[in-house]
Amino acid sequence: MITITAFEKSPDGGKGLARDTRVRWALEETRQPYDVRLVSFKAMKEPAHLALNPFGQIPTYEEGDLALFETGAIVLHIAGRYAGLLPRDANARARATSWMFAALNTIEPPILELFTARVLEGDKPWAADRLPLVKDRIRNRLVPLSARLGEREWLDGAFSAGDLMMVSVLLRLRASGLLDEFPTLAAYVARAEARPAYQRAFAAQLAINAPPAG
Ligand code: GTB
Repeated sequence: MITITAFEKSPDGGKGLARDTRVRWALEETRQPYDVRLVSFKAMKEPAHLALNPFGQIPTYEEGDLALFETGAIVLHIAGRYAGLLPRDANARARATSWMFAALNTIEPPILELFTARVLEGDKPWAADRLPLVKDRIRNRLVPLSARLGEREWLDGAFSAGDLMMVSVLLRLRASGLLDEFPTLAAYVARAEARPAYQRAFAAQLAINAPPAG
């Protein structure tokens, strides 16, 4: 049985932006049942969790005697072991992996900077000057991404772990309005969100983070 960890209570209140959603989504796409162990911020920094993730973060992944951390590695493992997220053709698999890394190493860094600039450093005297610079750095990445996607449904053939990761990263932009500047990408994200596997993953995290009243 697979067990992942997630926030006991996500700071996003159920928007699905914490990284366990990416792992849940991968498990749903590959139809793998899984358990979730919820951890508090305090428990994340205690030895039991640090043994799974030395940085004291979620998500982690346990399957038999295998324990993994880092969402990219976890999703790649799931995609490699179970059918549904990577093509059979070796070259196409490698290209899908390129898109995973592009999402995490090329697109996500400036998006994380935006979070830092707005939330963590929003009260600094230079915050207002910095924000437009960070937004432009994001646009500089979205322009070529949008051009490459063009009329395609997914980045390279069938939906893959590359799309899962790219969409997960782009979702963090929605609140900023930047995604709406790129209708091609906004439609791509909406297509992915409509996938039943994403819907199940989103609902599962929502049930924990924003349970229905009463
Ligand atoms: N590189 C690691 C990975 O990809 O697995 C990064 C993991 C990570 O950042 N985990 C975060 C965490 O455990 C949760 S997802 N943070 C607690 C800590 O470091 O003490 C990041 C996240 C947090 C909150 C929101 N949000 O509220 O919208 C979104 C994303």
